[in-house]
This record gives sequence, C-alpha cells and structure tokens, in this order.
Amino acid sequence: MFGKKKEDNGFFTRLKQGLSKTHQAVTRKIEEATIGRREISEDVLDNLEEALITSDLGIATVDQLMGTIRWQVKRNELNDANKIKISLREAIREILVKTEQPLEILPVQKPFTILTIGVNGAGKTTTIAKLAAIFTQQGHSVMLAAADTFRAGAIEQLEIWGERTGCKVIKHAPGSDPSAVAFDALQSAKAHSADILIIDTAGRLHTKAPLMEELKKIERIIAREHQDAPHETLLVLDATTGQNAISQARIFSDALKVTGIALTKLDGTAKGGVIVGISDGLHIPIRYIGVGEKVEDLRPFNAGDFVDALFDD
Ligand SMILES: Nc1nc2c(ncn2[C@@H]2O[C@H](COP(=O)(O)OP(=O)(O)OP(=O)(O)O)[C@@H](O)[C@H]2O)c(=O)[nH]1
Ligand SMILES: [Mg+2]
Repeated sequence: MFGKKKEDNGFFTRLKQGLSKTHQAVTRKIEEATIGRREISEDVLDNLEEALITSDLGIATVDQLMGTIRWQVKRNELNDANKIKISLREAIREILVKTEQPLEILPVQKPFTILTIGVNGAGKTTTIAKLAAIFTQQGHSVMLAAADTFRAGAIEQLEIWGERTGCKVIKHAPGSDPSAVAFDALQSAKAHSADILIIDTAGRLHTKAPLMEELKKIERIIAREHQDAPHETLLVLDATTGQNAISQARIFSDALKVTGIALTKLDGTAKGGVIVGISDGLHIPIRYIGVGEKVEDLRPFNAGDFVDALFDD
C-alpha cells in the first residue's frame, strides 16, 4: 500500500495534510465518544451520533450509519466500543465508493465538451485551469470558453490560465451573451479539431431563477450545435460551505443535467465530512477533489484513498 502512495507523487500526503482538519474533527470526536468504554451504552451511541452530525455528514446519512451501528450492536457483532471506528470506516467507504466514477474522455465527435457550473467563488475557474493542465499533460488538445462575461476580470483570469496551460481561450467582450460565447467556442473548437472544450460560466446563486435560465440556455445551445453535448456538466462545490453544498447541488441538478461533481477546498476546512452526505444523498459521480490552489492539487476522487486519509493517524 505504501508503494502505491509513494508513486502518487506525494498527492496522498497532500490529501492527508489537506484533510487534517476534517480528520481531526471526525476521528477525534469518534474516539472521544468510544475509546476506553468497555460497554456500548446508549450514552456512547448518542455521543457518537452527535459527533457525526457535527462533522457535517448530514442528518440522513448519520441516521443510516447509526442504524447500521445499532444493528451490529444488537446482534452482538459490535461488542467493543473500540471497534466502532473500524465499522464506521467501512460503512463510509461503502457509501463513497458508489460515487467514485472518474471522468472519462469518451471518443465522441470532437470536441468532448465540459460545461462548468456552480455558485460564486466555488472554484470553477481554478478547477478548469487544473483540468486543462491534466488533460494537456495526457496529450489532449484543450480549448477554453470564457462564458463568464459577467464578473469583472473573469475573462482575463481565464486568459492567464490559458497562457499558463497553453490552451486557446475563446472570448467576447465583457457583458456579452454567454451562450453566444459558448456557441462560438464550439464552432472554433470544431474548426481546430480540439479534443476537449471546457466552458467557464459566471458564478450564480442557485436561488436566482433568471440566472439559472441563462445556464439552461447555454446547455440548450451546446446540445443543439453538437451531438450528445455537453458530454459533462460539472458542478463545482466548495466543501467549506458544508451542508449548503448539498442544497446547491439539488437545485442545480433540478435545472440542469449535472453529470459530475468537483468538490474543492477540502484543505483547510473541518467540513470535509460533507463529501459523505453528497455521495449518499445525491448519487452524482464525484469526479474530482481539490485540496489546494495549485494545479497539481486537483485529483480524480478515489474513495479508498479518501477514507485512508480521513481515518489513519
Ligand atoms: N484552498 C483552496 N482554494 C481553492 C481551491 N480551489 C479553488 N480555490 C480558491 O478559491 C478562490 C475562488 O476560485 P475561482 O476558481 O475563482 O472560483 P469561481 O467559482 O470561478 O468564482 P466566480 O467566477 O467568482 O464565480 C480562488 O482564490 C482559488 O484559488 C482548493 O481546492 N483549495
Ligand atoms: Mg470564475
């Protein structure tokens, strides 16, 4: 196992460092609730339940996990409080593994088109830059569409990343129609035979209906102009927003066909447990996780590594 981690260019170490606050929040509380108790009393179970709720796992998920624990206690399969951590770890791994579905760049008619959406500041543009670097390294040609025409400086921000990653950026003037940018970018990517087109969009509150309509329009235009596109609608969620990330995901996926999630900013937050609630409650593949601001800090989501980083000391 160590060999695998070593080959990982230190990402496992960064993942572990990034998750250290969540690790502390989750495991310390579980340990406080369980370690040194010989019997599993109602008290221990109540404390454990509270520990999980305050670790941002979400009520429904905690109910389910506690149901399993209580069942195991009842059947005498769990007769030692110290074993609770092991049982929880396995139950959490089982939840996470269901949404471990890395994004595959399918051999579709070019370009494979990725529409990126999410609330303000979630990490969309940074994630696009990181993806551009990953895909370019894999030998794909990548183009970017600056369809965030709303926020001042958004186009320049994407252009800087385009320069750094060597990807062409298609843009219009600030304030222009984002779906027109998406349309042009698609034509240009086809003309250049680009493998992948990634479309940046303006951050929007999921509660603002006209802005959601604007996103739907982009989705419609891409679908009309290109077969089976968008091939991926990637919702970027900020882990530091905790349970709010789950309600964002519900509202965005009511409006658009969200096919994948990138969960950013898992570093520096104690709310990383939210990934379990996202996995359990939404059934949308978690494609990537972000544990830092650097390009190499975005990685395909791997449930096993995540659980190891979360529980191991
Ligand atoms: N620590 C940390 N910071 C991140 C991560 N991902 C993004 N950020 C930071 O979050 C901030 C916002 O990122 P952006 O990519 O501009 O977010 P956005 O969703 O495009 O924002 P808008 O365009 O305003 O909607 C930046 O300072 C990023 O460096 C991450 O995984 N970890
Ligand atoms: Mg942005």
